[in-house]
Amino acid sequence: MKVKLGYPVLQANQAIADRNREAFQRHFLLVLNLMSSPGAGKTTFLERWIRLAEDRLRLGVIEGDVATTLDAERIAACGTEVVQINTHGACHLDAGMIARTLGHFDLARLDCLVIENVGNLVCPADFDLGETLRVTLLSTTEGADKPEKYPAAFRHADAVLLTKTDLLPYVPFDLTRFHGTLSRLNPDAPVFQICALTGEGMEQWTQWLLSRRER
Ligand SMILES: Nc1nc2c(ncn2[C@@H]2O[C@H](COP(=O)(O)OP(=O)(O)OP(=O)(O)O)[C@@H](O)[C@H]2O)c(=O)[nH]1
Ligand SMILES: [Mg+2]
Repeated sequence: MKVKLGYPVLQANQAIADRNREAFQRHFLLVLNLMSSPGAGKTTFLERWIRLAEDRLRLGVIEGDVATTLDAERIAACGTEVVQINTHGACHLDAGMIARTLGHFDLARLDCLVIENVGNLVCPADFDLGETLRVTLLSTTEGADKPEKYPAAFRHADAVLLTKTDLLPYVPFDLTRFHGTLSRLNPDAPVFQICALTGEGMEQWTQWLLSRRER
């Protein structure tokens, strides 16, 4: 006998995600859900991007990790308001976890709330958090086949960031295959080539995001 556990869990999550989204819309808040495998460079990207964007966008960050406050400490060191969620084993954030952090922020004061999801290219894709935009990151060291192997994370992304482009000369990453797969899976999502060390691609990403905010 098969027991379908997934649907009630996802339905309950969706109801909370819808309420989160209403709250975000009331405050004209752009909310990003960053997804990637562990170590693809989400926090390093944020550290660099906060410095570039902080005079244009009032930012807040929610950090999702199984354990530790390490990422929140890195973001706090940038002078940005941040809340750490520890999932204690769960491989993704859910909408209820986000709802419980919202009281820590003055949403009316923010322009953009960034949620760094737990590092995992599988489970986070199933859980709507109420975000405005899903952003999937892949680093050049992970291999160009990953969008084919983990399609949900890429198919439903509003933008894709290829990170650690400074390593392209040193790793066998097939850019043609990567772009070809994305153009089949998700032809509407823009792809930004990003290096958090040099700042490559950050301004183009920021301009795109600002254009989304004006919609
Ligand atoms: N060469 C290079 N290394 C990078 C770049 N961005 C991040 N890294 C390195 O990649 C490693 C992981 O970076 P993080 O930013 O912690 O990755 P993350 O996705 O936040 O990791 P989790 O939160 O654990 O999922 C660190 O050693 C970074 O210094 C980059 O643009 N180039
Ligand atoms: Mg991180």
